[in-house]
Amino acid sequence: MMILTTTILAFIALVSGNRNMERIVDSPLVAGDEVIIKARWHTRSRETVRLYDGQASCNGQPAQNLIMKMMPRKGMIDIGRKVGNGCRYVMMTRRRLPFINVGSPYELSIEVATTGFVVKIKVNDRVHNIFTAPVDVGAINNIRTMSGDFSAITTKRFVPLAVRSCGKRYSEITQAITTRITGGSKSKPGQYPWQAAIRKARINDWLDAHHVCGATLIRECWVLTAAHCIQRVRNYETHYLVRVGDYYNLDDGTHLENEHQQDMAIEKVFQHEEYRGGTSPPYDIALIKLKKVNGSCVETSEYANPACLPDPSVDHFDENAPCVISGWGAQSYDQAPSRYPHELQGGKVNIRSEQKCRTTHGTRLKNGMLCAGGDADTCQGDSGGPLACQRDTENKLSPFVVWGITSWGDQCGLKDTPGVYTKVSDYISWITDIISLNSD
Ligand code: 4AZ
Repeated sequence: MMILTTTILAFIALVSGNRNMERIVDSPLVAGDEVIIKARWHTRSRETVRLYDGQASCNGQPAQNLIMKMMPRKGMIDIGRKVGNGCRYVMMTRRRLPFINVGSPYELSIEVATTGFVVKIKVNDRVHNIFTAPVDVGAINNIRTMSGDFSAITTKRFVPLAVRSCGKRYSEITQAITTRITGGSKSKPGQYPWQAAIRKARINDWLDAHHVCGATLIRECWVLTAAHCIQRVRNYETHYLVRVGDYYNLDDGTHLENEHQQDMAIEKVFQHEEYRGGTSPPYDIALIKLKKVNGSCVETSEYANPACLPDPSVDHFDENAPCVISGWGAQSYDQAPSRYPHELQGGKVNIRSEQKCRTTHGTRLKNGMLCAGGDADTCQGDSGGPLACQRDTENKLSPFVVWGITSWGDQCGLKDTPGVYTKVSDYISWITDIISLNSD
């Protein structure tokens, strides 16, 4: 796969309790960006937030494409703009904010859409929609706050990962070899370059290093996995490692000609806050931040390359869409871990409709999960690994998107019994928020 994944750049200006703040944006805001302003509802008669357009003039001054005037004493907000000839303030909406009191902390969120601005306010962890402004966004390059109790202006940017070639295989796979994942086949080195593994490290002489779970490389410093995979990793980060670029699972010194693995230390694990465990667990998603060595994490190559994250505006996979699964897990339900395959296995599956999947898994199938099945199936040991689908299923060179995280199922490879995967597209903001707030 190639092209678009999203990455977030976060620029944070942090000053406590400052009235007048300014955030200069190096490249003008574009659709997908979000501006977040942290403040406290003051007693002043008016506090304002203005978004300036550096390319449009308004009587010789930059146009103000969005102006938010908070009026704490009246408990109201006005939203308007000052653009064009005359440069007069034109109000677009006025709203009462009965849910906010003097002294309350609040967060204004301004999402930039292709059709205008979407303004929301968060008070006491509740988000209230205020207004969708159907206006030309222009070229916003400066954000200022005035006369209130403002503490931070943050801009988040979703940047296409095009340059990094996410989801792309370097070599076309020509050879079909048959063995199994369950019903899958031995992969070729480089066929699933986004495949990662969580391994127990060799921490003493009597306990061998071994495979624990699959994972998916999504950024040079980040892998995505299942929450149920990191139960034992949490608080014992140094006892585990993340391996990328791997093909042979065993560390027995053989097959060195094909070893391109990189072992990465774990800096921090992030388990979904709502994950509660169980045999068909909702919120089965976690992120692992890798430790940098000399300023960088994974060195991308033919063997290690991130998968694209689903782009909510582009990616959707219908029933029967063809996708691939991969992992070093069991090849049959009762296979002993010591007999798990040495070479990375991969196989084809098709997305199954929710309705069909429910006939097998019933109410255990919850929101945030999806099903896929076919000739191949994931099994124990594959958990946390990728279900990847080509963005354009008709185009052989289209980039692979990590659409699912191997989560659970009813045994493995049973007829008409699809495996269940965490639906990554339902967690995009969870993922991008964590990455943007924890990147350095
Ligand atoms: C497991 O135990 C597991 N066939 C993972 C996937 C599936 C079944 C079990 C799906 O980790």
